[in-house]
Amino acid sequence: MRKISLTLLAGALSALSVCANDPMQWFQDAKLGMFVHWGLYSQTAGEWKGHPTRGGEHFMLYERIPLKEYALIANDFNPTEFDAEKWVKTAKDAGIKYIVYTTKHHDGFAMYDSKCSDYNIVKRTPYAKDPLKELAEACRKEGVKLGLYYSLGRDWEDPDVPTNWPEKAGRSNTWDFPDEDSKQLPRYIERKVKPQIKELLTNYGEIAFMWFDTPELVTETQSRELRDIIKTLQPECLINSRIGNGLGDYSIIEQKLSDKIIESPWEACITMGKNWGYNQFDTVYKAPDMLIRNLTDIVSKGGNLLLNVGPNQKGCFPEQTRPIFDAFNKWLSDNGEAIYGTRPWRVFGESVATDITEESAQTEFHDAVFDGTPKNIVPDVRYTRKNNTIYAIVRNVPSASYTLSAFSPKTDKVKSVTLLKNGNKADWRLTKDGLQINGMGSIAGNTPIYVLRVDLESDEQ
Ligand code: H79
Repeated sequence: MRKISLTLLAGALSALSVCANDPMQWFQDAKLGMFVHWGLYSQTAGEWKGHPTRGGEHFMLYERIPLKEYALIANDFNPTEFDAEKWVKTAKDAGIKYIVYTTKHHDGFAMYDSKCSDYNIVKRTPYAKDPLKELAEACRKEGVKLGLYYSLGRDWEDPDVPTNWPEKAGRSNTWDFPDEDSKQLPRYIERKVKPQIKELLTNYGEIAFMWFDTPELVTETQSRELRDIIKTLQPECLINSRIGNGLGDYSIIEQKLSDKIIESPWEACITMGKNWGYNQFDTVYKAPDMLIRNLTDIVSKGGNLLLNVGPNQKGCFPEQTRPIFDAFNKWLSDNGEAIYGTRPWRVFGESVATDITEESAQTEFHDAVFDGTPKNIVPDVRYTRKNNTIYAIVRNVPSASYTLSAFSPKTDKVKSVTLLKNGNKADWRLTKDGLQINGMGSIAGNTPIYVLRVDLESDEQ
């Protein structure tokens, strides 16, 4: 008898510890990551031979730059101000829990010390050092997790990478390697991808995520083989859906918001400016409040925000990122409890009656992308939940009194409603229409996005 209960106890304890260390749980609790796009395109910064280029970090493709010429950019790339510790501290201060670094973008240039391809930052640039080594160390020191971006189905340096989108050879290097029919994807996978993935998962300590991009023509067998390599080397490493063929651990939405709660793990990657890589003509970045709105929207629907930064030629974050990092720092210091470790509630949110007409999430997002300033802001609420606590994230609601109709007097026994950032009590009552909030103006001041903490009596969700 005694033996059985001890066994049971041991079993329960190990279940608990598995749960606490579950990387997927960690990912879903973390909510906010920083994407870093850094490569040879950061050196040219949107300009080639005195002319602005099309295609941002894709300009090699858009301008059909011969590989031999493109490779010369490396001769000038000397990011002497790169300071991994500074990158990681900036991110950490802003409430960011993980960083995803571009080890190889579509141009095929490795931004780390690769032994299996000379086309890399150590071999080809005057900098001649491995920034990933320093970044991995800084991440470990600061307790920020590290993920690695790797462009899978496109590589404009390798002769064996066919593509078929938006038409045959649509994303291939056809100017250096015109014979699309002779391209053998397996040769590229064996020669470059597998050896590089092995290096990345062997030489840099714990890698929390492998973030693939654009699987293109990668087959199910190839995706599976890559997955096996990764999970063999680092069983805890999560893989995003762009490993292809439905074999990822979490899905990706790029430059968009979701219009609904998604139950399975997901992440939205979003730029601060227009481009992913540094671009000197990309000067107007999104308003910090808009990006905080994006974060709250994403979290209310069960996702993470991977917010992108494009460091410049010298290795510094553009100055326009400063107000954004500062705003995240401030807002998350006050309101992080409503974000980290939460899950969606029964609805993601609701709009709050005013005389401004509702716009779709898409429109709101694109206004932010192309104009830089928030407009058509809809006063609304986003909800998150932790146990018996519901967080109502009140966004740009001009009125001091309003009703949150997602609450019902029949099912929700409200114990208290407080302003999260200082614990001040709100004036509230449950009516047949929902949770009525009165006179918030004087309590919340003119903070555009504030959080009400609503404690419920029992776990009825
Ligand atoms: O790495 C980032 C992008 O470079 C990559 N995925 C993210 C994470 C990506 N590859 N393809 N696409 C995105 C889709 C194509 C986007 C485009 Fe464009 C929009 C091509 C032309 C307009 C991006 C923006 C490239 C040029 C401008």
